[in-house]
Amino acid sequence: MAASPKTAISDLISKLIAQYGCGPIKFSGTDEAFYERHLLFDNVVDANDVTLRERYEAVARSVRDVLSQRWIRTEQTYERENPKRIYYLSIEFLLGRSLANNITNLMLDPIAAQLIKDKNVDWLGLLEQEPDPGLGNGGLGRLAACFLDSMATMQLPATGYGLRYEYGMFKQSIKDGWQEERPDHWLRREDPWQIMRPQESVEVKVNCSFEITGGSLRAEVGKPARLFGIPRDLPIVGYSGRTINSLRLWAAGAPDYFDFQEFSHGDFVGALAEKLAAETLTRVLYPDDSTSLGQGLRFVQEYFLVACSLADIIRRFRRSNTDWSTLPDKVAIQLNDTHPTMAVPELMRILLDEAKLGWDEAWDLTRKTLTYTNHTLLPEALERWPIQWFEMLIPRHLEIIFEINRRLLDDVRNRFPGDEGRLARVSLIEESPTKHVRMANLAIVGSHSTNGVAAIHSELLRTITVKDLAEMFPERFNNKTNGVTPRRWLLLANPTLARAISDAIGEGWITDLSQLSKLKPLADDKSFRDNFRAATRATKARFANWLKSKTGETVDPDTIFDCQIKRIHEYKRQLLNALRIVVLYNRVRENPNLEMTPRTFLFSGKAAPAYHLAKLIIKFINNLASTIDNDPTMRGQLKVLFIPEYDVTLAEHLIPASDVSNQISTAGYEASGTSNMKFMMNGALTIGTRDGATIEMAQEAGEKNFFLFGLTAQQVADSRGWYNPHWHYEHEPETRAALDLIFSDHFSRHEPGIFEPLRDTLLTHGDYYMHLADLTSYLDADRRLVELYANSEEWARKAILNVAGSGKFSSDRTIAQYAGEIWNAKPCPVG
Ligand code: 26W
Repeated sequence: MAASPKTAISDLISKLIAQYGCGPIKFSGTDEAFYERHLLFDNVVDANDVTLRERYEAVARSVRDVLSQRWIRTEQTYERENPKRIYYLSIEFLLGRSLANNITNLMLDPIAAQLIKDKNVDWLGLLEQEPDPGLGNGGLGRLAACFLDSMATMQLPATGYGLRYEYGMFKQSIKDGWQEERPDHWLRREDPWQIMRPQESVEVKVNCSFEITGGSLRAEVGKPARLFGIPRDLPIVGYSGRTINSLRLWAAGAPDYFDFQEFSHGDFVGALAEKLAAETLTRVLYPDDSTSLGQGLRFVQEYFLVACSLADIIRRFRRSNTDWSTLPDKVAIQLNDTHPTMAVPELMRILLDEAKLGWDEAWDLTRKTLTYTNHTLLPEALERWPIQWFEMLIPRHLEIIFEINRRLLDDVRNRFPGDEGRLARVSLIEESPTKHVRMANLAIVGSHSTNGVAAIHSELLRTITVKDLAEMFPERFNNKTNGVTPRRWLLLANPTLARAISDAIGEGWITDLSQLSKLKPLADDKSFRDNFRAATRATKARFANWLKSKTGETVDPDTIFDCQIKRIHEYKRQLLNALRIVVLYNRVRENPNLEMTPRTFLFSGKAAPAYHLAKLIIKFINNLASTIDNDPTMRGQLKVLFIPEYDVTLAEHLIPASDVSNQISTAGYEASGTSNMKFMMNGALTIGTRDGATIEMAQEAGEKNFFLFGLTAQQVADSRGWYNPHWHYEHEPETRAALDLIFSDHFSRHEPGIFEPLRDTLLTHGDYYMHLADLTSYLDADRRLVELYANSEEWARKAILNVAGSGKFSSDRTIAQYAGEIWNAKPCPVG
């Protein structure tokens, strides 16, 4: 007899739970499927009359049911085995949506498919019910999320620590071409993935109190306060579901009601205000990518993350270990950029003041436990905090920093007698104009490993940015080229291509991406090329439908999809891309009979709210788009589209549908890039500069399968002294015509003069990011690329060779290197 659909789902889930080794779950007296149980008992609704959001919650909770036991067992295994644990401290985690990812990683796809069929569920609509948690700005936060996926998949005993911002990255909309920001209240509805652990709250003591006056948070000096960190855990499901690690996010709170009486002396409202002020600390993510604005609240956030996480780490360490000297054998703490660098003085404080160790031992253990990753060379992004803020919030830490510095400078004096310049450069303290702590120096001095995120970046870091420190501690410096998780970025985001790959070479690539190299010979196989092309075409059509439903915009899947998606920043040179389009546009205007390969230029990305030029670049792209749309001579040959609200979900839709990936930063400025890798593994061809990991990608695929152009980092540095953008304006007719068109208000007829700041940056102020220097070679590479597109067999061949060469850029490879070369950590399989 055929099972009823309900029972079939229930059976399948039970089988899966059994497969994961936890034994089938028994509900007393009912075999009701999880999904219906959640609708009935959590949402208290009739299964026949539910909203899509309620369906989402019930499905998410059902998936959580499947992983719960395994999640607990993972932690029990770690407690029992007491392995060396990895702690990844990051002020940002850009996770993306969890439901579909967890289904994929738990290999629950057959169940999801059956549910969709049996219940007639609008699956895509249901997935859209989950907010995309924007707890990060861009590359740094997304890298942290890819690393968590890899560590769980590789069965490494790892925990992520971050902050539970109530408001994530702002939501972007476009009005009259301008970016507008709206708050992202992603926690408006209960998040089924977060488990609150109030019993594991930690106390954080600081030397000032907080109050809200006139809507802003103020510190009250000299009035010590206690803050509470309340953790929420999110499951990080490794592929195959064997290991389920945790991401622990801290929310700030004040002591609860009984403390109220203790502290408030009956002033109930006053005490409540104190609580509200404390909760403000983790209210919002700072939306500034690559600039340190020196906001006091950000400083407190950084300390709060460090204090909560270290208290938790040390508490766990002490549960299983008695001897402090074993700390570096049991604990590896990775600092994701300088944001958690206060871990250096905080760990020293714990070891000195709580464990009562002597300075030398405390210092040795601190350095052996901590490691640091640098993610940017931009000088404006290097964090420096005023020493008054340390004095106000954490004076003991300042004392410790001064003592670290005293010893460091003694060492410099011994090793480089009389070298006053070196002393000033190495010092943890910047003296003028006012005293600041240099967080990068502190991270390097207080840890045993400093790595950059791509070969060129690590090299520039070592030989230029922190040259003096690298000369003192050469053995600490190393490179770990970034990677991305192939589970989210290929298997989940591009099921059509994933299937074509698996059909050709099996499924081994999912956890060993180097196996993609097996595709190499297939580049010469006509039938595989046909499959590959068909997969790309289908994905482009799916993207076009999705875009239409999300934004109302129409794009033609038979045009080249040429994409640049990333934060808007001058060094990333969206403006160079726009200049390229203006030149192409001019060519058609001048020669209306010109036959161009039809192209769609897609942009997406957010500008920091206070970064006026970046916002003007968005406005320019939008005006360019509408001018071209309204120009009949374009006859559908060129289309430009700026897609608002770039987030992980948008990237998952757009990247697999792309033909061309633009990675066109001024050489020497993009530390690594990670979307470049996602495009490559999805079969896009890269047009780009020799910067960041793009250099290594071209090496892997073979430079002849890449479209590299422009100045090298060395040439950029060498020409700084004499570079003159006017020369290009004077001598290159297409460059000149493009700029003249912009300055003639052709793209701003009703807003004359608004693009004058573009003239300032590109000509008057010297074109710091050297757009004009690279425009001609960009156009040349662009011409070669379009010529290749005309030969679809050759295009497919190169695209396949790119996929085949992308194996190195799995975050599994990156994590294997961190584990082996930095952390000395081993897998701890869950038993
Ligand atoms: C203090 C303000 C601030 C905020 C964020 C400074 C710096 C940042 C980040 C370091 C910016 C960032 O996300 N960097 C990116 O990190 C990626 C992951 O390593 C790299 O791939 C990108 O090239 C790098 O820009």
